[in-house]
Amino acid sequence: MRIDIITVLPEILSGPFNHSIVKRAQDKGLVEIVVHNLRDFSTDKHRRVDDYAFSKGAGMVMTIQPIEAAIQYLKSQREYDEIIFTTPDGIQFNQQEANSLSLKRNLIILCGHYKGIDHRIRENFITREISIGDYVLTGGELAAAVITDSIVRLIPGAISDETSALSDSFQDNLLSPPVYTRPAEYNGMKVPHILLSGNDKLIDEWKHRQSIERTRILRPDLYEKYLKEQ
Ligand code: 6GU
Repeated sequence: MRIDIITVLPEILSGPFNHSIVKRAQDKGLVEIVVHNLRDFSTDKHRRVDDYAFSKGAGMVMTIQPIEAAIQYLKSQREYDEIIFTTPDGIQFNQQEANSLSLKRNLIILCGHYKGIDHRIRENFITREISIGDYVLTGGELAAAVITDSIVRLIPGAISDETSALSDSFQDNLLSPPVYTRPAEYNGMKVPHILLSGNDKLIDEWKHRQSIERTRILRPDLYEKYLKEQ
């Protein structure tokens, strides 16, 4: 899989992919993540990538030229399954969307900035508009990092224990059960005794009950979905 990220702030994205699972996935050749500086595609002599909105007082808007040039350059190299734009008015990202994107071969993520991009880009080039939640970030870079991270860990081989991505919270609309490690007792605080029983069947049943109960209490919205899909 290949993910190309187009941004005016490539520095922000130099950190998140160089650690842990996402770094290892790249080292193993499971994914290639390439960050492009949008300014490199600007034909403006000051490398500008924004201009005043036609509507008064609306702030700065990302211009078409460098974005189109970047997208066309990438498209001339390979075919892309999706061209994603990160924007607070996009469809809210979730695990289902992460699952679906993790099955694609080549993705472009264009990071939104300023007051937005010239709408003609959204109408003519973008295939998916994604928000990561109902709050406003200064730019789409952190959202692109969130989306990329959630996709990459789902690629087969990215996580050593292959079942662990499938048993994540949200995969079946249930939160994960609580987990514990040694010591079995710390300053009087005890691990639930069933986990020390060595009875795998009882432990699995306990974990499932805990998942259902935590979801019912903490995420009634997810619990409704879970019940509907049973
Ligand atoms: Cl994708 N971009 C910005 N700027 N803010 C956001 C967002 C994206 N998702 C939630 N808030």
